Amino acid sequence: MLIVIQLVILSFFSNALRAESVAASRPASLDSEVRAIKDQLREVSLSLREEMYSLFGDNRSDLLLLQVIDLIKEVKEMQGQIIGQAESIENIESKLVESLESLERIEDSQSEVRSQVTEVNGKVETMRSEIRLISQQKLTWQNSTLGDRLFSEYAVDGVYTLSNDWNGVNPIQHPISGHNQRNFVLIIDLGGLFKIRTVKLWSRIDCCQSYNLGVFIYADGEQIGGIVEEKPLYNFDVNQHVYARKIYVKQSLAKNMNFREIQVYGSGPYDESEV
Ligand SMILES: [Ca+2]
Repeated sequence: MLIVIQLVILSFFSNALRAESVAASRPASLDSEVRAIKDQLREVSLSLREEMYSLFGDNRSDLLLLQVIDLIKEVKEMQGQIIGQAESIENIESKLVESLESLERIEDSQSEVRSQVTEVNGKVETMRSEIRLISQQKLTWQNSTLGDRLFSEYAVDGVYTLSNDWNGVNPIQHPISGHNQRNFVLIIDLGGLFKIRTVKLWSRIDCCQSYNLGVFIYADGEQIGGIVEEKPLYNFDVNQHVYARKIYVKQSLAKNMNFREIQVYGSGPYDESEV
């Protein structure tokens, strides 16, 4: 009987060593619970061994010895469960490592997207900062139109040749004639909030440049120029920070005004929060 018990004990410790070998392959950070349970098992096995020695020394009955063997079997089963739990923990660890690697790949992708967005923003900012023609083919309005054909649209159609054929290929903008009327207004809607740099007004060249004397130009509520002499072209530079959505060309006197073309140069568009 003593030989049988020794074989059982040897088997128990052999399995315990195998369990320790499996545990050795895991990262130490996640073994603390398994290690604690193994320590408890060692204490239990030592206690059982001392109890068996005590039984042999006292020459107790075989019934008690069988009970001890049953207890050792229970401990071995617990040991098997612990090994299974250790393997489950290893699987969880493996999945965690895979998840972390996936997260790292996602973070790398996000970093790349952020870099591309920053690059695009830089290009957009460069494009917005370019001073360019921002009035051509934009929406216009004037409070009257001569002959129902000299529309305000001709002031931003991009045609301002030196031809005097104002009835043909180079029509001008013209309100209804009437030197006793006031408040002739032409409005150019820029379609967004722009920083205004320069406004160019091209007078007609066949006659009547004096019609434009008394005209004031506004960028929204900001006056940026006035016409006080007869010229084929007026350039009004805006050297301060003037942002506007509309350009107003207003005759302040009781007389006509007419232009081949009106050009607004600026940068943008901008959001209200940026200005
Ligand atoms: Ca024109």
